[in-house]
Amino acid sequence: MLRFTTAGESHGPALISILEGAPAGIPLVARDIDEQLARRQQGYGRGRRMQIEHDMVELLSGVRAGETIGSPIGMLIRNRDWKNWQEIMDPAPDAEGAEPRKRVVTRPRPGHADLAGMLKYGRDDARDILERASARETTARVAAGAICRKLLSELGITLGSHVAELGGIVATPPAEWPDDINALADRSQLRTLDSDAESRMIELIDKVKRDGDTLGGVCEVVCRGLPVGLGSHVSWDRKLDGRIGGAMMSIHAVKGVEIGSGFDAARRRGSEVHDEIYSAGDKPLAGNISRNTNRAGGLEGGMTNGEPLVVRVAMKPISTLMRPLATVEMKSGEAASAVAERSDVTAVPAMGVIAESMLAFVIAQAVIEKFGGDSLAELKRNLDGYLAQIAERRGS
Ligand code: EPS
Repeated sequence: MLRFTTAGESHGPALISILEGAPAGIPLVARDIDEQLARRQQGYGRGRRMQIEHDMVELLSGVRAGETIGSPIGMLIRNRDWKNWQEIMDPAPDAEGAEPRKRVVTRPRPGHADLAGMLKYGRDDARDILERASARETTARVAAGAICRKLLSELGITLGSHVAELGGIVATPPAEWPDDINALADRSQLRTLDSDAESRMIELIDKVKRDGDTLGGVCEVVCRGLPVGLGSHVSWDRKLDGRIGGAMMSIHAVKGVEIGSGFDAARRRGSEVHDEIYSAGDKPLAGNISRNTNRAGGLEGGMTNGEPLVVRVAMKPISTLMRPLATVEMKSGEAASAVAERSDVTAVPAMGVIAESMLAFVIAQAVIEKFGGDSLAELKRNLDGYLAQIAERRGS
C-alpha cells in the first residue's frame, strides 16, 4: 500500500514528507524533487513569501546510490522564513510573566480554517490553526508526488496541467494538447496555454491586488499513458473517480472537481455524452479499442479505460484579504475586521502543480495495487504480462 503523510507549520523550521510503499529500484535524485518544488513556486500573483523561499529537499532515508530501496522515503524541506519567526513559533513554553507572543490572531478570516479550528481545538490564538492550515503544506505533498511521478514515468505514464480559467477569464487551449503540456505551460507566467487570456489575467491580478482582493480559478490536469483497468467498479472505495475526487478536494481552497465533461454532462443527452467504442489495432493500453471522443475523461465505472485522464479542479479565491471582511473579535465577541496577513493575490498556477502531484500519488497507488511489486522490475513485468493478456484476448 502506497501512502504518504506530511508534517510542518508554515513558519516552523521545516516541512516533512514521508512516502511509504514505493518499490525499490526507482531512479531518484534530489533534483527530481527540487524541479517539481520549483514549479510549484512559480506563478504571477504570489506574495513576498515566494521571494524568501527556495524550496530544496534533503533526502533523509529510503534512497541509496540514486535509487529507492523500498523503505519509507523521508524528506525534509527547510523554511527559510523560520529565522524571522523563531520567537513566535518556539515550541518551548514561555517564561513566567513573559510578554504575550507577537502576531497573535484573534480575528478569524471568513473562508479560512481559523474560526472552526479555534473552537474545535480550544485555541485562543488562531495561529495555532492557520500555521498548519496554510497552503505551505503543499510543498511536502509535491515532494511525495515527485517520487510517484518518477515511478509513473518509468512506466510511460506522464502528467501535465494548465490554468484553464482565472478570475472568470477563460483560456482557450490549443485544439490538440501538445505532447508535453508542462513544457508549454511552465513557460507561461500563469501556466496557461493561451497567451491572449494570460495578458488579460495579469491585468486583472494587478487590478485586484490594488483593490486588496484575491482571485480563484480552474486548472485542468491530464494524465496520459495509463493502461485500462486501474481502480475497480466493485466497491465504493475502490472507484478511482472517488479517490481522485477526494485527493483533489483535499487541496487547500479547492471547492470543486470535474472529471471529463463533468457538470456539463448533466445538462446533455446520453447520446451526446458517452464515448462510442470502436475496434482499433494500435491501442494496446486500451485493449485495442478506440474512441472518437473522451468526454468520460478516461474513467468509466470507476476504472481507467485507456484514454487520457482529464480532471478539472476549481479553487476559490484566497481567504486572506488585504481589504478584510467582517468578522468577530474572539476575545470580546465584538464586530471587527478580519486579520490581514501577508499573502498572495492568487495561487491558481501553483494549484495545478499540486493537483498533478496528488493525481500522481493516486495513480501510483492504483498502479501498485494492481501490479504489486516490491521492485520496479517486478512491477514492470506484471504490467507487461497484463498488457500481453489483454492483447491475446482480442486475438491481435
Ligand atoms: C499562505 C500564505 C502565504 C503564502 C503561503 C500560503 O504565506 P505567508 O503567510 O508566509 O506570507 O505564501 O504559501 C506558501 C508559503 C507556499 O509555499 O505556498 C496561506 O495562508 O495559506
